[in-house]
Amino acid sequence: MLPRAVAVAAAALTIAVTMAPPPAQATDYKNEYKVSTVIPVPFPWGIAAEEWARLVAERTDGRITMKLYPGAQLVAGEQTKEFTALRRGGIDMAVGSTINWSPQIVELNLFSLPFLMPDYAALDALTQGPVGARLFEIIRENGVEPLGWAENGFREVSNSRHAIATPEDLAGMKMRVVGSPLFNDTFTALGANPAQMSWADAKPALTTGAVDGQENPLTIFAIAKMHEVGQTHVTLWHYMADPLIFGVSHKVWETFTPEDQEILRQAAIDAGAKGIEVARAGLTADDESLIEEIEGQGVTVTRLTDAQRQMFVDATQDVYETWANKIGRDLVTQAEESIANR
Ligand code: X2X
Repeated sequence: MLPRAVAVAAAALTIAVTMAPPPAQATDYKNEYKVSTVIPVPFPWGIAAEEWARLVAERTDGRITMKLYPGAQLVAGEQTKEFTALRRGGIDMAVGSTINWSPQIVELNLFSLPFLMPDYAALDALTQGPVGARLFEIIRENGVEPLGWAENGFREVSNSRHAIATPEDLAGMKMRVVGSPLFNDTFTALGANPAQMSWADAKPALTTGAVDGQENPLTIFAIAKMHEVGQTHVTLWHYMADPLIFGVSHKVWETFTPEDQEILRQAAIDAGAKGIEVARAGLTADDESLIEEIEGQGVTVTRLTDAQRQMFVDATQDVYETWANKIGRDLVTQAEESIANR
């Protein structure tokens, strides 16, 4: 006979187990979860996504298998439709740029406000502070579980014609821009002639000369060998940076056990740290080796004086104000304060 206290506890446990809703079973999992990215390894973006998949496979003993689908191929290359597909469950998971998700989540245009973030500390003050937390809430309210941040990087402008040191140098230049309307407004305000196109169409357009220039982080400039398609002038204007967000569709998120959800989240945080490290390598004050490598390829790299930079700030002031209203004044003010106190 069991002692009475033990018998009572055992009975209570039986009742609790019987009455609890059936827990998510790892056996219900898909054989493979599709992870969307725009670019693959060896870009920092692809490295972050691969590391996430690797860590999750390792830490779940293979219960969760993630496969990368770069080139935004799950949305036929239309990278600005990635968030919609993710929300609807057509894509299980993604490591997505704030730019590409901003057509659906207007607040993500924050990072594209011209000249809001002067340096990496400013970017970190946003992603790691109350602004980042608020943005994650908004994403969550829209059907996607955000798990962590990685980084595409500060987007520098390049072109095939001449050095850009003032807005006048951009006059009439045909520029490939990404898919948020904010970029059209910024380049129009600077006197350029912007053309929106996907990443898939960008390199052919640069190669044929259909456009004169583009803007992207220098890791992309170097790895995509843009100097080989005539992009011989780069200006380090640091006008904006796009962080990357690890996200899981709520359609699949809810099928994971709490333990596996936690593994997915921690793995995204760890993979994000690695992704940010590689995104910044060679692009910091104490290590400019990537900039030097690009100069070594015959590319003219222009650094702006404070007065030159101010001319770009002034020329885009109206764009900043217009988009601050669309994003939401409170969020923009909170971002400005986080940056001022960084
Ligand atoms: O399309 C681009 O320029 C890229 C690859 O940087 C993004 O997806 C935002």
